[in-house]
Amino acid sequence: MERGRLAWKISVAGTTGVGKSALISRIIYNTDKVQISQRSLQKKTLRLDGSNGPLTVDILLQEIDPGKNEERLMTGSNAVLVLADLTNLLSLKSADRFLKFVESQKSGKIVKLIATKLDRKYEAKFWDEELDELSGRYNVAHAKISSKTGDGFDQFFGELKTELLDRFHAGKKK
Ligand SMILES: Nc1nc2c(ncn2[C@@H]2O[C@H](COP(=O)(O)OP(=O)(O)OP(=O)(O)O)[C@@H](O)[C@H]2O)c(=O)[nH]1
Ligand SMILES: [Mg+2]
Repeated sequence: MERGRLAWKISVAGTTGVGKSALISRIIYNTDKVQISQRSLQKKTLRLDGSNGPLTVDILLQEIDPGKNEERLMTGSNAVLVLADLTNLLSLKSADRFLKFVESQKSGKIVKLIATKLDRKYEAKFWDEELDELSGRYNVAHAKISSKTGDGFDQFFGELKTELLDRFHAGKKK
C-alpha cells in the first residue's frame, strides 16, 4: 500500500427498508438519488489531513441485513452503523437486537446508532427519549439524519471521520 494510504471498512446494518442504500449513496455521491447495487462493497476515496500530513483513505461500505451472514460481513470493519427508521418502531427493536449482537462480539469497533429519515420527522414513531435510552444501554453515540435532504449528515459523517482518524493515530503510537 502506498505511503499515507489506508482503508476503512464501514458496515451499514439495519432491517429492510431502513435506508442503508440511501445512506451509502449519500456518503459516496452526496445525494440519495444514485441507486446502489445491493450488497456489493462500495468504495469512496477521501483525502484527509492526518497529523503527519495528507492521507488518502479508501472508505469501503458494506450493507448488512440482520440475520444474513452478519458475522462474516462485519469482519474487518472499523465502524458499524446501526440504522433505525424514525417512521418504523419495529426497526428500533431490530437495531436493539443488532446492537446486542455487536456488543457480544467485543470487537472494539466504533459503533453508532443512526436514526434515519429525519425529513419525515412529523411521522416519527420514536425520538430522543428512546434513542437516548438505547444509546445509553449500549454506550454508543446516536445521530438523527436524512439521507434524502442531507439534514444532519455532514455533522454525523464529520464526527465519524474524526473518530476513525483519532483511532488511526492512537494505533500508530502503540
Ligand atoms: N424520506 C426519506 N426516505 C428515505 C430516506 N432514506 C431512505 N429512504 C427511502 O426508504 C426506502 C428504502 O431505502 P433503502 O435505502 O433502499 O433502504 P435499505 O435499508 O437499503 O433497504 P433494503 O436494502 O431493501 O433492506 C426507499 O424508498 C428510500 O427512498 C430518507 O432519508 N428520507
Ligand atoms: Mg439496500
